[in-house]
Amino acid sequence: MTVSDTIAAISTPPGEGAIALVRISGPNAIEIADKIFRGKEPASGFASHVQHLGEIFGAENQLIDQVVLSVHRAPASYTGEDLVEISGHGGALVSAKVLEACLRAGARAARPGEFTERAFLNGKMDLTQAEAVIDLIRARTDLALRSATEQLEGRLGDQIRKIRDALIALLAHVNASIDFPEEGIEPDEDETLCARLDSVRNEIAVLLETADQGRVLREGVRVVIYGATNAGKSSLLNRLLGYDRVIVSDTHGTTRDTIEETVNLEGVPIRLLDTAGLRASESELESEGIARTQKSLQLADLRLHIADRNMPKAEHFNSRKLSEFNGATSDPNEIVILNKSDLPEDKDWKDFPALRISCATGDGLPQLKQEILARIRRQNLRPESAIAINTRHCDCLRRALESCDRARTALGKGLSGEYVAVDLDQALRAIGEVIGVVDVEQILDSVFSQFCIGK
Ligand SMILES: Nc1nc2c(ncn2[C@@H]2O[C@H](COP(=O)(O)OP(=O)(O)OP(=O)(O)O)[C@@H](O)[C@H]2O)c(=O)[nH]1
Ligand SMILES: [Mg+2]
Repeated sequence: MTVSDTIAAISTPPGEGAIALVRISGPNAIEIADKIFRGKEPASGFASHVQHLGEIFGAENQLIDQVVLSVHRAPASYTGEDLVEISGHGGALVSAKVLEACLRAGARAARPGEFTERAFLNGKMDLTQAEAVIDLIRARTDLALRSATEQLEGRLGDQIRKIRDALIALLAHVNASIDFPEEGIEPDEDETLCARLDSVRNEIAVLLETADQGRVLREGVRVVIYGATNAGKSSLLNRLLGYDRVIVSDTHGTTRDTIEETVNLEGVPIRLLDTAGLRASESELESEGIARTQKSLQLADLRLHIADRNMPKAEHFNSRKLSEFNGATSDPNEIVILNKSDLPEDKDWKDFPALRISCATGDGLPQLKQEILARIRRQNLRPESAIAINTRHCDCLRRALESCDRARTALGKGLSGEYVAVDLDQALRAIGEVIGVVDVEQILDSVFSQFCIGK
C-alpha cells in the first residue's frame, strides 16, 4: 500500500539536547530536502544511508542551522518510503524552524505514530512489531526491554503466522470438501482434522496464558501494603524504594490516601501501593482513605499484610482463621509481615508464622524481597518469559479460541462442512487482526491455487 503525501516531524523529545532529529517521509521527501538543504551537492544526488554536512535555509533564504542530512531511499527505510533525516543542533526553536522549512517546502506535519504506521502499511513490520516499538520506548526494566525487542524482532508475529497458516490449511481442506463433495474427505481424515484443530487451539491457549506476563511487563505487578495504623507501611514503602517518599510518623493515621510508586525488583517492575491504615475510623476523610485501601486490595496481585509486633495482635488478625496466615501455602497472594523486629515481641505473636523484619534497621528486608519475587513467580506471572501479549492481542486470541472451539464442536458432531468453515473463517480473521492482516480471501486464493484440486 502506498501513501501519497509527505510527512515531517521532529523525532527527538522537546527541550534542549545535543542533537535534534527532523524526519521527512513520503514521495516528495528528497525533493523537499533539495529545496531547503545546501551542501556540496544536492540531496537528490546522495547515495542512500550516507550522511552529508550542509546547511538548512528557511523563508527568504535565512540560514537556520548547520546540519547532517541523510537520504534513505525506498523501500530500504524505516517507513518503506523515501525518508530524509536531518540532524541539527538540539534547541527547541532551531528544530521548530527546520520543521517549519520542511512544511513550507511541501510536507505535512505528521500525526503521532505516523512514521511507524507507514512502516506497517508498507509491510515493513506487522502490527505486533509496531506495538513493540511503543513497548520498547516505554520499557522501564531489562525484562520489559527484552520482551519488547523480541516482539520487535517478530517472535510473537512468527507464532501468530504459524497459527494462521495452520488455520488456513484447515479451512482450505474443509472448503475443498464443500466445493468438491465427490472428492470426499475420508472418514479418517476427519480425525486428522480434529487433531490438527486441537493442536491449533492449544497454541492459541498457550499464547493467551502470557497475558498476565504482558500486563506485568507493561504495567508492573500490583503489590499492596496494608495493615493497622502505625504498623510501618509507609516505612516499608520507603525502604523498598530506597528513599523517603512518604511521610512516616508515630501518629496513627498518618497516611490518608493510597500512594503508588514503581520499584524495580531484579528486573520485575513492581507497582507498590502504600495505603491508609486500617482502624475504626474517626473522621470522614480517614474512612474515605480506608475505603480506598479496600478497593486497592481487590485489585492487588500480591498483598503485604504488615503488623507491629511490639503491639498486641489487632482485631482483624483474630477475625480471620489462623490457618489463613500459616505460611506460604495458605494464601499465595498474601505475605504476612511482623515489623519492628528491633523491638520486643508482644506475647500475642508467640510462634506466629510470619516474616519478621525491621524497617528501622533493614533486618529481614532481603528475605522479604526474595519472598515477593517467589510469590510473583508462583502466580502465573513469569516475567522472565519473553513472549507477552497485550490486551488487544488477548481480545483477538480469545475470539479466535472461541471460534476454534465452535468449529471443533461442529466437527465432532459431524455437521456439514459449511458450519465448520464459518467458525474457522472467524478464527482466522481474529488471528489475522493480531498482526494486522484481515484479507483472508486473498490468502485462501493463493493457497487454493497450490492445492491439487484439479487432479
Ligand atoms: N522501632 C521501629 N520503629 C519503626 C519501624 N518501622 C516503622 N517504625 C516507626 O513506626 C511509626 C509508624 O510508621 P509508619 O511507617 O508511618 O506507619 P504506617 O503503617 O504507615 O502508619 P499509618 O500511615 O498511620 O497507617 C513511625 O514512628 C516509624 O518511625 C521499625 O522497624 N522499628
Ligand atoms: Mg503510613
